Parts: sequence; C-alpha cells; structure tokens
Amino acid sequence: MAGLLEVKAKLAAARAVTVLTGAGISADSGVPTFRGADSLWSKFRPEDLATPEAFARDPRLVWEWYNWRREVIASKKPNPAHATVAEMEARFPHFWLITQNVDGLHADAGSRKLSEIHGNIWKVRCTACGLIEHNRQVPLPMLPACAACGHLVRPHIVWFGESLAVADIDQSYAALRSCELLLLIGTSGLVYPAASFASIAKEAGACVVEINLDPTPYSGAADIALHGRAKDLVPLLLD
Ligand code: BJW
Ligand code: ZN
Repeated sequence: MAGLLEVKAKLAAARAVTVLTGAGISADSGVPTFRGADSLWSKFRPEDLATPEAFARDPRLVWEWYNWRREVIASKKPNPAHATVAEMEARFPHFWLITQNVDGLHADAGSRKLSEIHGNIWKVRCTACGLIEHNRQVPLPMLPACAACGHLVRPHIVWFGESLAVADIDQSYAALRSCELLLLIGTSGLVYPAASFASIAKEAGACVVEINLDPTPYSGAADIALHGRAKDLVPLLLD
C-alpha cells in the first residue's frame, strides 16, 4: 500500500510519537461509532443524551442510554489495533496516547501512558460532592447514588458544551507539540478540541499520518493517509 512503507520507515527512526484515536479503532471490536451508517448519532439525538442540559432535564433517560451502552461495551475486547498501540509505549522513548473513546479498551489492552480526554464509561461522578468512582456494575440501579453522600451520580464523560479536564488538555498539548510523528486512528475529526490536534502537531513540525476507513477533514492536513480498517493497518506499522 502506497504510504505504508514510508510510515514504517518514519516510525523506525522516531523517538517521540503521539497517537490520537477515535471510535473507528473500537469499531473493529464491535463498539458502535458516533457518525455514519448504523452509528449512535444516526439513531439518537446527541442533544437528548450527551449534554448537561439533557441530564438535568431527564437523568433517567440519559442513564438508561448509558446502561445500554455499558451493556454493549461490557462484552467487547481490545482488537489487534489496540494491542499495537499499547506495544508502542515500550517501543518509543517518548510516547503518549490521546483517546476520545470512553470504552476503556485501550487500558484493557495495556496502555498506561494515555489521556482519556472524553472520560470513561466505567467511571461515575457525584453531581454533589464530585467523587469519581470506578463502577463496572451492569445495569446500574435507577437512579444511581453516590457511595459517599447519597446524591445522584452521572457518567464521568465529557458532554457537548463541557470543558475537558485541564490536566488532560495540558498533557495532550505537550505531547502534540513535542512529537515527531502524530498518528490519527479512526476519528472523524469533527469534534473540538480534538479536531484541532493535527494542526497543533503539524505547526510544531510533526509528520501527521491518518489511518481511517474513509477520508476525513483531517486528510488534507495529513502528510500521509492510509485507508482501511484499523485492526488490519495498525499492526502492520510495527511488524
Ligand atoms: C474506522 C473504522 C475502522 C470506522 N477502522 N477507521 C468550534 C470550536 C470549538 C468547539 C466547538 C466548536 N463548535 C462547537 C464546539 C463544541 C463541541 C464540538 O466540537 N461540536 C462539534 C460537533 C462541532 N465541543 C465540545 O463541546 C467539547 N468541549 C469544548 O469544546 O469545551 C469548550 C467549549 C464549550 C462550549 C462551547 C464552545 C467550547 C466537548 C466535546 C465532547 C464530545 N463528547 C462525545 C460524546 C460523549 C458521549 C458518550 O460517548 O457517551 O464524544 S461526542 C462523540 O464524538 C464522542 C467522541 O469521542 C467524539 C468524536 O467522535 P469520533 O471518535 O471521531 O467518532 P466518529 O463516529 O465521529 O468517527 C469514527 C471514524 O472512524 C470515522 O471517520 C470512520 O470513517 C472511522 N472508522 N470504522 C478505521 N474499522
Ligand atoms: Zn457524593
């Protein structure tokens, strides 16, 4: 495939690599994506389910949706693309993974140097005291309450209109500005601030490589674009 050998050569020489992933990497594990045919946003309206206003209006509806998502994701396993990204931690002296995915599959695959910038579906956060807890119970009882203070908990997920955690933003920007190579894997590049990450790395001098089933808004900014399934292409990068 045109471009693949070039990416492999660049990776073989690189010391600082940053990876940004989106729903496409987990699509190969059977987790639904957000956009496109048969995706989450083709069946549900984001403003009904993934905004703080939606949760304030109808927490039961939002939690029912998350209970369904948790049930879907609970049976899914990391695929060879997640495994290869986890392997990159040991391969490069400077490595950071930024994921928009909330499914936890990167951590399941062994990734530790990672920022889950949109949160994690297996964590809940108290709306009163702010306590964040791991919780793998499926389904969660309606409505789930905080173990410490008894108030309503919410998914520890960044919804539309909410800010990302400062520590995640700082860590991500540092990794984007200092990498030689940025790999964009399976993201549509439509949601900010992640949509601006390729240009931040490029302005700092990085080579930007996109791996996606289809061209995206990132493709124009990418130095090299490889089109195909993440589970097929990503393992080829290190073999
Ligand atoms: C494959 C494949 C295979 C398939 N192999 N590839 C302008 C500037 C700045 C901000 C904004 C702006 N305009 C609007 C905003 C605000 C908003 C935003 O960006 N909206 C856009 C839609 C325009 N952003 C925010 O609100 C963010 N906060 C923020 O900016 O704070 C400051 C601020 C506040 C208020 C106003 C302005 C600024 C927070 C965004 C949080 C997004 N959260 C979500 C949902 C969480 C719900 C949940 O999961 O439970 O996170 S949105 C949803 O999209 C989810 C994802 O992480 C995110 C990205 O999607 P992703 O991963 O790219 O998936 P898809 O489905 O879009 O694409 C899949 C790709 O994979 C496709 O390209 C396929 O081709 C490919 N693919 N199979 C390889 N096998
Ligand atoms: Zn509490």
